[in-house]
Amino acid sequence: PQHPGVKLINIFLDRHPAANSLPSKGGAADLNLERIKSMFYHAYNSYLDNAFPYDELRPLTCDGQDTWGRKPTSMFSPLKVLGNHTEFQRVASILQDTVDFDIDVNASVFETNIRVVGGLLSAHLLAGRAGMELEPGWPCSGPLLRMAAEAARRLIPAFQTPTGMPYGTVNLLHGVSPTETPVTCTAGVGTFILEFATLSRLTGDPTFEDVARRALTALWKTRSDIGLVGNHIDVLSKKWVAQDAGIGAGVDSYFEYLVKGAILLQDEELLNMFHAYDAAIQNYTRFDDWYLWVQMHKGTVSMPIFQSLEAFWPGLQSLLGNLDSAVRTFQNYYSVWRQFGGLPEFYSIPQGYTVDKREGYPLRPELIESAMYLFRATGDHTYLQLGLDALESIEKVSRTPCGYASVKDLRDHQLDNRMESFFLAETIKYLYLLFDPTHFLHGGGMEGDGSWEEGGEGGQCVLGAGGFIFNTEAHPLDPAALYCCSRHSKERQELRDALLSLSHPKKKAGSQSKPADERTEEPPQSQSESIALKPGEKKTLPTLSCPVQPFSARLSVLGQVFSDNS
Ligand code: DMJ
Repeated sequence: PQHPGVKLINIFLDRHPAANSLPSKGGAADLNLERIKSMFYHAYNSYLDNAFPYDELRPLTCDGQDTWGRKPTSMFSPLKVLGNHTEFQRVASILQDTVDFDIDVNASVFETNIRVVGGLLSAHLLAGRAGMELEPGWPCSGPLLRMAAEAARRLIPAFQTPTGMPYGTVNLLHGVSPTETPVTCTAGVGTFILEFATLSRLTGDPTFEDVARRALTALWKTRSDIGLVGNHIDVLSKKWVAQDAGIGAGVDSYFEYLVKGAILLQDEELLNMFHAYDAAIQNYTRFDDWYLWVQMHKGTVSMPIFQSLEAFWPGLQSLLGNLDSAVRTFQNYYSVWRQFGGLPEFYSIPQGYTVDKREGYPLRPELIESAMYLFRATGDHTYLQLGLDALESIEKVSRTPCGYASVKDLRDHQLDNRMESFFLAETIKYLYLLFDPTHFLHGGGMEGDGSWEEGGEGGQCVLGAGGFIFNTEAHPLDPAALYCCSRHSKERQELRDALLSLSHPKKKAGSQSKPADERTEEPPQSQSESIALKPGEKKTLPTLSCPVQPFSARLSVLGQVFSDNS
């Protein structure tokens, strides 16, 4: 349905000549890749020249600002994707020399994990292919891996709660503030297993994976009788504070990490959790291949809206082989893109129009990300067409002399003074990978740059052989490296155990072998310091906050106002 006052904004009429031909490899395909590269370098150089070392470029004033604690580590993997090894090495050495986590900064636990820990881990794993000098033992050791572990260690105090679910914000120097709200969003609890398990399996230190699993187990136990989770939870009392269930803002990457965690770690338990949620989501929230928001206990519709963050869902479904429904849902979302030349943050499904104060498009990647997966799964050129539409509309609407600006309002193309780091880390990367189906990051061990590589002590690891898993900030992780390093540390552990058993009785088996529902909620033995919160300490009334929504949010759901304090 069309809103009565809709003026269709078709910004695609005036196409770039190259956009009229869809790619097979070579010719038009290469031309599109060149255009995407030049988009990247315009954004990247504008950022470096005018904003670095701040987190983000402000394209309209052509300066920088900090949003996530001044850790611009999201640049590596796009540089590797585009094959710029010299710049990759230069950035790696600058960051090694300059980044210091010993700073009195309150950081979002979620954002620091997906951007900083994820960015550094990915850079570490891509370092060999980017021609960096590797220390013996790589990928199970290395300077970027140590930096990632150091960043993650600063987040661990947030997990030291009675439930194991983390606070939303932590001070990198002092731990959790005694005044920190215990209310955080679902994604802020369940989006750690990819990075934390990677860290644990590469370094041999189980602390990271243990805290991430404990948080996942606790969250799983809070699902409603009809199998849904809400939007915001109190990590101390386990009470659901915002009870809207859906697949978008505040929840999205929790589901993404169950699926990708299952693939990365070959973990059936995570997959079973996702399947159980998926059954409830399909049953209660899906209408005509749209996904609505419903009350988590009753299943009644609370918001009949589509959020642009939800556009990752068809791609995720395609990873599980649920292609039919993924394709239909993608078509719904693509129709919204065509209506506005971008995806508005919120779109009212019954009205067929944007929602008040949510008309912007901050250059998010999700629909392009889904197009990349669906093109690989189906070969259907519809997905390339979306890529061309995105390329055209971003160039036409968002390009400024100083990078690319978020669209404040898709109805009149007013711009905002922000270029979020996910534009470089995710949007452009997925666009590039959509048009380069033989890129090594798609897996498959192709020739040349795509061929497998060796690693590990003595070169006995075959890396990149099992494809790559992208974290929620599009930083690729290599399952083969995890397997290889855990095998080595297991061998070392067995040797240590054998030596120890000569003088000590055998240790009890760890909690990890038990099913999730039977695990205790005792905190794991952490190697990190404990948090600043003391038992019985008086707390101020919680402010609702969610680390996942950077858009200076005051998001009203069912009459409640969520303030983004990050
Ligand atoms: C990214 O920061 C991550 O993908 C996150 O999970 C939610 N989406 C934004 C980009 O839209």
